[in-house]
Amino acid sequence: MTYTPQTAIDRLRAFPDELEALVGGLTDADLDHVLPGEWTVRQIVHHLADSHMSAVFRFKLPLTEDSPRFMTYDQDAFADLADYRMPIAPSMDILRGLHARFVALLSSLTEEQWARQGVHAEWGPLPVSEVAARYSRHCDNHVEQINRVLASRPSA
Ligand code: NI
Repeated sequence: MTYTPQTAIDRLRAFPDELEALVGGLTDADLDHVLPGEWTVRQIVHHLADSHMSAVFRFKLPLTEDSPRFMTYDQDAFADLADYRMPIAPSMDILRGLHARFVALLSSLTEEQWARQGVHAEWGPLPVSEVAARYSRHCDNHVEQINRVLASRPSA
């Protein structure tokens, strides 16, 4: 999927409700179901919250500084930390709050602001428009991953 600024805003707006519909009714057994080579659904939800917290800085630093460097982190190592074993509700709340903020922020941007850039260690210079497109695809990719993990349950 190719995202424009407007379709990215729409994607980011819809995501918390979509995720809630997908995982809101799951049992602990569903959330902790292991498909080898994938994170559990519980880990994916906590990962989404951490990843989208870092998105705040990938949107805002380029809007307020010239060519800032984007922070990176070891997401698999994060996924082994104790808070990834928590109930998912706190991360669902984080995502709902973050995405409301994204929509308000991104809806306000001028063409010049969409073009402002930050620098990612692996991907090089990225305009804010591409950051929004990447987080929109991030939503898509993890929805697909959650569906894949859930489909592999013995009862599914
Ligand atoms: Ni991810």
